[in-house]
Amino acid sequence: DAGIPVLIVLNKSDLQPAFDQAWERLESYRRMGCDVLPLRLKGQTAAETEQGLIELEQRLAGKTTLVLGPSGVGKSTLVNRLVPHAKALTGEISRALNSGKHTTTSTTWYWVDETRSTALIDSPGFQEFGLNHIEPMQLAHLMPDLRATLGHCRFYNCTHLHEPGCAVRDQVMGAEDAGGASKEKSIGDNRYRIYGELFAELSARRSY
Ligand SMILES: Nc1nc2c(ncn2[C@@H]2O[C@H](COP(=O)(O)OP(=O)(O)O)[C@@H](O)[C@H]2O)c(=O)[nH]1
Ligand SMILES: [Mg+2]
Ligand SMILES: [Zn+2]
Repeated sequence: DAGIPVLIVLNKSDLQPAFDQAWERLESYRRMGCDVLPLRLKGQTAAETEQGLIELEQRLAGKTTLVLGPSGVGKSTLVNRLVPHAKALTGEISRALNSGKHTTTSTTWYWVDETRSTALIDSPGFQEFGLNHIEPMQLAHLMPDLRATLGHCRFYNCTHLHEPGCAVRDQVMGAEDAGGASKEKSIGDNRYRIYGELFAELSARRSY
């Protein structure tokens, strides 16, 4: 909604088979044009890590980046690798101090370079995104994979939840072309589930 470019980084490529499974689940994001980078910040052979880090560093240069993700994925580890003297607290330190999982307790802005053109913001995580300002009917326009099929539903005010002749739902079910051959669906089940959940959440907020 705010036009903020997104880069998805999947860390811990050393953890198999979990990494490959997670990479697979990100397929719908790659298909909708999101860049997804693999990364390994621990337990690495130097060459492998450095390659991923160098590419990531290039992508972040000259920008301020908010590092978002669930606790434990390696956000603070990343900040420590990219920012000299950052000393962002990571999970390992937390365990040593026996102080629970959420080591980063405040949101911190770090300058990556001396000229202060590149910054990282490390945060302890998020309970929820601030989506309250979005109208439910606007939501599909903000999800690139859903947006691609908009304008082809039977009803102009289709919610894509239950209407007949819904082009979005056709994609989710696996659309057939005119000859009856099944085409690859462009909207994954998981993405459609997320749409439904967000739509319900945004609608509930509006009714009180
Ligand atoms: N196996 C593995 N562990 C990692 C990797 N990167 C970070 N970790 C570990 O994951 C744990 C959580 O990292 P942390 O940076 O605190 O995560 P945060 O909660 O996202 O800030 C720490 O024990 C890190 O050492 C990685 O590439 N592979
Ligand atoms: Mg952290
Ligand atoms: Zn529809």
